[in-house]
Amino acid sequence: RFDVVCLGESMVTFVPGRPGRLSEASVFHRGIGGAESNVACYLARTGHRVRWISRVGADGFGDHLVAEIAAAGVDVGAVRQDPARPTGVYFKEPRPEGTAVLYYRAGSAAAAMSRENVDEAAVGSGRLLHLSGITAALSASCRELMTALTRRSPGRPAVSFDVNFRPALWRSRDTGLLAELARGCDIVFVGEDEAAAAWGVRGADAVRAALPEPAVLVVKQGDRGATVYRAGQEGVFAPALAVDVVEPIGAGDAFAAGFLAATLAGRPDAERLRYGHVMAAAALTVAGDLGPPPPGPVADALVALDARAWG
Ligand code: KDG
Repeated sequence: RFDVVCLGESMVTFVPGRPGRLSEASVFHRGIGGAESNVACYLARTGHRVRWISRVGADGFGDHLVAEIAAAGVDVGAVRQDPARPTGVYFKEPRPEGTAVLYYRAGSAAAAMSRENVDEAAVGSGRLLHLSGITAALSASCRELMTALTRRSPGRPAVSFDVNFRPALWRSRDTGLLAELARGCDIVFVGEDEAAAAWGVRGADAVRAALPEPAVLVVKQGDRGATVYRAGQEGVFAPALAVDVVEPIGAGDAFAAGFLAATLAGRPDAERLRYGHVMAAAALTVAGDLGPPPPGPVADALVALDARAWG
């Protein structure tokens, strides 16, 4: 049995070789991105048994994604290659006001994920299933799949859900769906900024009031820290680490992975948040979506957590 199963689209990423506008870039660095596979890779680095489920094109980019994610120690046995559709890619454009992201993923192999072509047994093969709101924005069949996966039913694994609101994917669509999906999950991650942008809900306590259902709600409060809410209890806050941010993309995934690693080990909430912050700090200090492994002592501490306990 896997500790965690992550399902979602991954893409090959391109970053200009030198900082500057895309219009001037002629050389790009290739990397990989994808919120859920990022979480999977971080969890694998901390010694967990992790599976990533997705669909990619039967093309060189698809081969590259599968090879890289497998090399990170993640099981890719349930990933399927679609001969009829391409692998998605995206470009990052570093700008003074923040990195812009340009997606080329409409009609991708992953956008064709559906209840019919995603293996149900594979989805249920972990103690924890990790999903994100990005999948719900990809296509009608992905929305149906997400609705089915977040429906509360006896015997399903615990479901973790990162809201991951990506405005570029939700133009003129009803973002209320993201809240509906979150309500069916057990552990939910959402940024205060995302909740404000997607639902007009301001402040961590207001987010909790709007989403009372998840047993564990984690509200991320930017560089200040994050708060965990549980039913009938006061929120538990832990401050973030102060780091020199190189690029924020991927930090949310690292945070979720750290939090889930400590959750699997049955650690108290304040520690779960701290592991999340440590993993996020590693991702914030590199330009790629995947940061370096956390410094030795921290990685050792994460690996040493007793992965059999559950809290
Ligand atoms: O969290 C990082 C992801 O946003 C990035 O890797 C790309 O999955 C991605 C997306 O859809 O934005």
